[in-house]
Amino acid sequence: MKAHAAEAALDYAESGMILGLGSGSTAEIFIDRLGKALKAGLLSDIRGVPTSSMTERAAQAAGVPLIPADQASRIDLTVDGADEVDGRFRLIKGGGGCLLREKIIAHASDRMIVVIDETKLVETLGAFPLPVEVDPFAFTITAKKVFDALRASGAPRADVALRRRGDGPAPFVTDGGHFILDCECGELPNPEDTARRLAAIPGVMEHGLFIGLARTVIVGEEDGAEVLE
Ligand code: ABF
Repeated sequence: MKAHAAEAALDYAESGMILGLGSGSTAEIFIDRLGKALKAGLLSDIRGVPTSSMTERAAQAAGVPLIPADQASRIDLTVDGADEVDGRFRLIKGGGGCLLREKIIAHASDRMIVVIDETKLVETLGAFPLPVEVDPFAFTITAKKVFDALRASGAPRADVALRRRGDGPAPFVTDGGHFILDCECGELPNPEDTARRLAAIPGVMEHGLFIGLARTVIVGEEDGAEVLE
């Protein structure tokens, strides 16, 4: 299903484009197919801007030419995955731990296409724990503020947990040197309000609610892909 979505997204890539390259397994399938299209001469003069070190390695392996993010004056199109998508194209992202860079690149792009399998479509966001990227300094204080913000915006509960690296006690550290708080809420009835409250907390570098960014969602199914606009 992920491959069907990723392959359908390739139709939107055009020669000469600067492409934001998302993170995660679906985005990596897109990168693989993009590399194959470049090798076959179906596309040319594409440059990618990776949203994570993992994606950078995947693009290098696939033979997709890259430019550093700080040298991209514009980004035509970003193709990225998501953890949840609702009917208004509001997203939860960050399960892979790359949300800050993903949001910087999505926000800078003329168009964002989200590639998911059909299990990611939801009526209400929040069954997936919301990732919040925070500065390590005083992160326990930030975690308490995050809890308060989630409850104040109507989440029925908010279990805020520091993400660990694998099974060990060490915190997971993002490419930007930050920690991630995974917030189990059950549901997020007011995503805009939640987003506003989280963004106002000083230690929060970015939160995993992507609102007003995705223009197209490609849903991979068993036998093909459906494009939602
Ligand atoms: C990134 O990878 C995310 O923001 C999201 O957390 C995840 C989706 O992964 P996958 O495509 O592997 O399901 O896009």
